[in-house]
Amino acid sequence: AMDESQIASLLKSSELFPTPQSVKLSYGTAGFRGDAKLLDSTVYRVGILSALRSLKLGSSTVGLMITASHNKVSDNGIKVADPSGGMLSQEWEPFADQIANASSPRELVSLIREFVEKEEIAIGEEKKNKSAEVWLGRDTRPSGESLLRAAEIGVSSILGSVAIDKGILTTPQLHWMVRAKNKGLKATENDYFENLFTSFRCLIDLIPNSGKDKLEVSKVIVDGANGVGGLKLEELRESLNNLDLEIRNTGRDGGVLNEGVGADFVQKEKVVPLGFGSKDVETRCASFDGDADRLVYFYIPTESSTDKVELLDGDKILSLFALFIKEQLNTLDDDDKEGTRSRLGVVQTAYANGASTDYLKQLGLDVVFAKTGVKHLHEKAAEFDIGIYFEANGHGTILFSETFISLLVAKQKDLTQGSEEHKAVSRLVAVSNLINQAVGDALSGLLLVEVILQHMGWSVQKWNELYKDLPSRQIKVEVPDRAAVVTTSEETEALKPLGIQDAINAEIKKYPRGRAFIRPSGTEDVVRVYAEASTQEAADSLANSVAQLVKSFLG
Ligand code: G16
Repeated sequence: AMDESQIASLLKSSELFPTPQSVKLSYGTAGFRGDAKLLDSTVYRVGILSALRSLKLGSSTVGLMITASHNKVSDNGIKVADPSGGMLSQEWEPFADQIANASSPRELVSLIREFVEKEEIAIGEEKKNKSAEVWLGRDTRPSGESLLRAAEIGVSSILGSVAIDKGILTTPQLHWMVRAKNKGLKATENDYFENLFTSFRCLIDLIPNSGKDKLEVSKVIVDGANGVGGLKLEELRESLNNLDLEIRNTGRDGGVLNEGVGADFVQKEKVVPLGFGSKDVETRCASFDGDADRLVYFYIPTESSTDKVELLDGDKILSLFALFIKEQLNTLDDDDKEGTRSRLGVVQTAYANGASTDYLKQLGLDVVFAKTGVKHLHEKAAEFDIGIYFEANGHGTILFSETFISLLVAKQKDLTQGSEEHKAVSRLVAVSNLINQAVGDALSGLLLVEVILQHMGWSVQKWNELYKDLPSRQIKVEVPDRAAVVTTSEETEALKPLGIQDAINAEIKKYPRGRAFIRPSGTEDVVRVYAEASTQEAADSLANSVAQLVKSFLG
């Protein structure tokens, strides 16, 4: 329970942050998001929540990230990293919604009081010398600094709690640091960088080519979305050999965050981002999003007279990773006398291109589907020995179970140095270190793609040929109330408004290989429409008709 001094502290600080009128807030796909000017009270309250989360979990460190990722620059947002480094446990989301929407300090305090009792969280006098610890990070948005102060006040209003400002970071850096800290490992930003380049170098050294020195490393150009990712990649580049890297859209040259640049723009529009053009024809290019938790690749084809790009999205990155890991596992399985055959699985969402799913199944992989939002994919990927998850938008990573890692490390000790099996095991161990185990990470994803391409001796064009995407189209539709759309758990069918799914089905029937669905966005105030068909014209037309249906049912 909370004592008088704790209650007084909460009442006093919450007076500083009145809730804006008539905004209904929801924790959504990836935390709270919206116009930065309306977020002070929300961020302050999530500060309180994160301190309580830390106390609930034995004073483990919790992370708080101030970012609105792919959203426009005037938006901002906040999300919580659990002590594992993953997303806040979904069990706490209803409490987050409740306190964010509490209309007065009294209501807020009474909600907190009830929750603290229900969850049996010891605070104030009772907790003796144990206190909460929250690490805060923010992206480069101009509103970030003052929102971070609001979060700090929220954290400190739970008596004895400590808020530590880690400054400007990518979202995945903060998740990684929180995870490392709670595992008792070195957890500074420098440790993050060191981990990346050590495991990257290890994978480079394992490339099967005796004449490695002669191996020509072609250039990759990275679009930093005018956000934090390009800046951090510049820092990392200092320590990277074996990578010819050019970074554009770092935000230093006056470009606006996510505007005509970045992974969300390139993936949704399939056009060249600002700062790229005919001089880059056929060159391997990559785009990060605003907080560098998403990665897509693209190139400008020779014959292109328009600004269209060939996109290599999250599905294609997933396929490349799956292929590489499977190759290593096959090498091991040949040698598998003790029956340690592993289970490799992949997780996608309804947005996955149908051709990618076919390809992954052909590889003999277990393909599982989850709802949009990394929190959902992550959960399912964690059920495998090695689980690879990716959203088509470029958000994803590879998870290795603790048991499987121990097994690999033991095998690495047993096997003869220099044998093919030893190399395969060492590659898997290095991948597990390189790739962010907490959350999707554009920096580590980029390094893994680059080293795999070198390993295979592939160009971006060759990689693109793994399979051919079915033409697809995505549209955002603004409606008065996006919550009027309710979908099934896999988001492939709309249950509400009544009748809309039948109407969508009737449209789909008109197109060979047609597929389409609608869902309310959890990060923007729109309904999203996705359509796929055998030609681009058909996909566009299907998407447009479905968008019309959304307007007429909800408009
Ligand atoms: C966030 C989530 C992603 C999700 C995306 C779009 O990305 O982390 O999992 O795919 O939003 O979600 P929705 O369609 O619900 O708007 P980010 O990069 O913005 O954090």
